[in-house]
Amino acid sequence: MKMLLVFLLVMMAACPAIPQDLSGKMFTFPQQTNTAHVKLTSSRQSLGAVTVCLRFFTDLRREHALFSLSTSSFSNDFMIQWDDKNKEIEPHIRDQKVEYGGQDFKLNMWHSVCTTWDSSSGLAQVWLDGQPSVRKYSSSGSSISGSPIIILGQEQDSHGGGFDINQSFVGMMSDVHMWDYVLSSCEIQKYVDELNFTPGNVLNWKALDFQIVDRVLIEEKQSSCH
Ligand SMILES: *[C@@H]1O[C@H](CO)[C@@H](O)[C@H](O)[C@H]1NC(C)=O
Ligand SMILES: [Ca+2]
Repeated sequence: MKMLLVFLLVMMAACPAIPQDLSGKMFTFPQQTNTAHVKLTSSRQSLGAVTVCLRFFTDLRREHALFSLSTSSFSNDFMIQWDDKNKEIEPHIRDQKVEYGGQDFKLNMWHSVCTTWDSSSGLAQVWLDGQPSVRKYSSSGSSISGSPIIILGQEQDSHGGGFDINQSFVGMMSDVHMWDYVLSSCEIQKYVDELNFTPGNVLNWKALDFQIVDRVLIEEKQSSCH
């Protein structure tokens, strides 16, 4: 009996979740906690270039993480946060912080943010609501590699943990995609305008493999009536 239980637990751990099509839906993070998050799963082990795009809606007036990817080498291997004090979007890539100032955005409405990085040039760029930032150097010469843990709603200070309630995300998030290359400005424009674009080949909102921990809800994305 005990052996059977162990066997079942091992089977459950080994079986990947069935990816879900979240088109027209959003994750709602309804309260400030240091636990609630969504863990996204990708089988990719190595990334020499990255684009992450997502939409968010919040009324937070403090620092918060929008996307947190850690590896066993770097807790901020690809992390995007909003620094409210300095009004900056700050990608952290391979633990190197890049600051993009003058990026203030209105609270209580949807925004899109796309972040690109390429390990050969080391250049990163942020597109907030389709507006490109300066292209800045962050880190070059090595790929993001080794068992990534990708989390929405919390910021990882260690591989898979070290959450801080004061960096948690409260609000809604949708259309999360990740690619293993730098999207062209035209592809980014298509994403921003919600036209047909090539879905992420690392994370795809239309076939998302994820696990919800604590209070995060999947809801219909509210849009205005026509
Ligand atoms: C979070 O911020 C509040 C208000 O600034 C502070 O009182 C509290 O100690 C902080 N909590 C942690 C875990 O840092
Ligand atoms: Ca932190």
